[in-house]
Amino acid sequence: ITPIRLHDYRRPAWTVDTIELDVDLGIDATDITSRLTLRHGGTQTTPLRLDGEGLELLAISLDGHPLDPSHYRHEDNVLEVDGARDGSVLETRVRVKPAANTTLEGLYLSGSRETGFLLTQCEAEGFRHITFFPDRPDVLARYTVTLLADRARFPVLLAGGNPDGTGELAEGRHWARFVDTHPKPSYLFALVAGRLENIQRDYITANGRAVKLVMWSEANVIDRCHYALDALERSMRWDERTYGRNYDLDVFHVVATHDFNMGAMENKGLNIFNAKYLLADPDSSTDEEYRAVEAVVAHEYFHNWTGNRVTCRDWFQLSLKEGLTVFREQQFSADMNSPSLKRIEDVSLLRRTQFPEDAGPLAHPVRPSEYREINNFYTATVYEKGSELVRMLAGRLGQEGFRRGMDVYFERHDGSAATIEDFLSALGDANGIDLMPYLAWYAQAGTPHLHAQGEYDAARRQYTLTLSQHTRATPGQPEKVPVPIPVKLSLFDRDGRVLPLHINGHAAGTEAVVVVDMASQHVVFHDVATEPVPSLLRDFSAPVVLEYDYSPAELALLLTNDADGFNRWEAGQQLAVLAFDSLHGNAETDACKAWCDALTALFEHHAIDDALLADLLTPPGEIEFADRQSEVDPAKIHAQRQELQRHLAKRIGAPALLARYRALASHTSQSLDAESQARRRLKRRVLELLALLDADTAHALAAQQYESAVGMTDRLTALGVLVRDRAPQAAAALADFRRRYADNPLALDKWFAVQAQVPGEPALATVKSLESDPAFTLKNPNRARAVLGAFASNNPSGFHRADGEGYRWLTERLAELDALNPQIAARLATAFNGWQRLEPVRREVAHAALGELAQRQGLSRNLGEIIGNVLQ
Ligand code: B3K
Ligand code: ZN
Repeated sequence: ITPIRLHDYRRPAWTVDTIELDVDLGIDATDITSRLTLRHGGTQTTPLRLDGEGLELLAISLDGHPLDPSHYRHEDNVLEVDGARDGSVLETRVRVKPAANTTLEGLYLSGSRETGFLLTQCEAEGFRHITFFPDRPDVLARYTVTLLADRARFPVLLAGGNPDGTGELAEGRHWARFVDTHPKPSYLFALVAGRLENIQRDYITANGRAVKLVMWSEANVIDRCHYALDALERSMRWDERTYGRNYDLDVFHVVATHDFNMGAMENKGLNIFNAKYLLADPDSSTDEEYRAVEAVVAHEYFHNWTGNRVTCRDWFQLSLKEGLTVFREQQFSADMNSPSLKRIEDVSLLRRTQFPEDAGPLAHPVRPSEYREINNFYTATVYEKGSELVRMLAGRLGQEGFRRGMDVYFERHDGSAATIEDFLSALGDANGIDLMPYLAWYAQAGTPHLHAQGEYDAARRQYTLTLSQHTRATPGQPEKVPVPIPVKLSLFDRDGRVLPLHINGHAAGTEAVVVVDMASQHVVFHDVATEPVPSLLRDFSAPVVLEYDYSPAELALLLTNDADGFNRWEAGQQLAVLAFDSLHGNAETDACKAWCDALTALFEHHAIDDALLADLLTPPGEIEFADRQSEVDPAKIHAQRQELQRHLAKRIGAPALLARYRALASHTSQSLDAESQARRRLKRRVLELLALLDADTAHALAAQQYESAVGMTDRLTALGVLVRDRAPQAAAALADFRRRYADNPLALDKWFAVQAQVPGEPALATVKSLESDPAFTLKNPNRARAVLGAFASNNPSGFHRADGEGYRWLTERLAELDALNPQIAARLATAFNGWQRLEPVRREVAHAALGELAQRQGLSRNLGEIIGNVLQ
């Protein structure tokens, strides 16, 4: 398959003004009649070509006349029609088979034939599985959708847009019509039909529109939608306040399904959610999951402006909506919760998912230049790195400047399809600044390494910081150019006091931003009384790897004194890395001692927030350690990281850990307020540390915590400790959990995942036994992820067995899954990213397993592209 290239973009020859869809719904067969009013763009006559895949064509007519087969051709997923003119109306009738559709793209069935419901997923190219259409985001049309169905089987009929009438038909059938007043691309089309319940609320927008907010789900879980409805209202108010953006239809529907390929989908007026990101209740959701629900609800809502009102010209521009919307969601979550905790969480995610992607064979720019299967490009790079790029731009412009820029962006591009250049121009023009140098960030793959070196001249009281950048070659991009890197910084004296800054003769307060946009440059600070300790890249001001040769004492100083919550955590992470690298055998090194001493002091002084303390007490994860090595042995990394934590636990001491655990456990409130959440977070960390020191005591406490837990956070923490340690109490807790949540698929997913993550050799046998559980199925993406994803992507020491059995098991499952759901198979296959950097024994067996998979006949385009790229 030849790749699609950004370079080859051409404006569409034909567009569509209006589309009328009549959808006659049935589980086995659904018939779709479509009437397109066509607009011909250029002066040259180009034949009309429409996308369509897996459609059975039942009828076709042009301007009211049925078409003779000699006047159209339907092959290779394209329908070519002769004789169309500007203003022509093309009518087609097609049949699709929802119940037979296991890809969860296009129109499909969620749940069982008897009780399930029908729904659609069109992004990126699913609309072509529903009807013939120029299925590309730069074709914006006005949609009128009429749904027709049996009333008893499909009492609820929903589509995007405003309701525009309902009625009865013969034989117990009924219809409902929806009109969307806003032109939209086909990927934002959606419908839902079936037996669903709802909760709703009236909402008045800041500019006075009365809107009905309605959350839909199957009856048994409707009580768990209230938190999401509250979160939706908070998001709407926030967007009004922060960006002056109001909602623009009379209804806003949100539907939950258990069968969904990703987190959620921002279809205009009819968001569809993976139940995992919509349902929440204390008995089955953890604190993290509550925050995730809030964030995803906000994310999809924010898309209404960044994505829907202003959409993408082509899929290469995906980050235009995704990076920007992730950024808006991060701002919102920071406002609703704690900004520094949110930043820590986001940077950890970036390092765990995006940095490895950017460092391996799957590396691609935030705006890729080519793809074979666009669904493979909904990546951490496009989303998370994309958000970091917007954050840099926002930082460059300041709060007011960024708002001014966003206003111009919306004003210029509302109702149309835009590009990354359009975005940079709007932000830049609104502020009289040329932001085009940032385009290099969008075009270039790979994480820049920023090298910093300080030199202090005591006689002249001068401190010179030399900053240089380097980005390693990535596939297809051997040469790299410098990018603008904003470095937010402060200087500290050796007592941990922040110093006033004098740069180029100007007093700059105590924090400044230096933009490094050349390969190497100097910054000179004047009037510096003593040799300072620099706090660099504060708040993670750019998505780079910082290299500065800190001593353990300097990092300990920042960890103890930096007022910036994020950089304080960051200093601890760097110190943990030094400690990790220095560990050999049981001897405590300087770095390890510095790390343990500083954290113990913070632990004992009760001076910082419990949640931040919990994060400080957590060293970087195994994946982050692996990302820094050239010959990765995941088993060794696991053991060494455990060892590092054991040193910390020892230094704090079992009595102190136990006392703190008891103090924290004496609060039993299940409230979601920040303080209660923070307590639970710290309690978990303390229990985990204690388990490294005095397993018997920790397991007894965990078993007790499991028994008495009133909420999922405490219950799952306890279960996790028992299962990971393979404690004697684990079996009983697992059996109880399995029984307790037999009818709750989301909670059951956690039961699968926690076991698939048991470290080391036993993991594979565990995973195999999970497969024979009657509740296991590859057909449900959440369940497949809970086993395959948890094992292959979140359990390095379990998956990367030296005998290669983990790899062989996964490739077998991927082949099986690929036949059902190529998108999920391709996503899970990214677990092989980084195999080239494994130590030789594992590298060889991984290569063999991948090679075998690549040889198989009939791999999907999705999986084929990932395996091909990973192998290169
Ligand atoms: N835009 C969707 C993702 C669609 C993925 C298509 N394979 C969800 C989101 O980012 O909000
Ligand atoms: Zn999104």
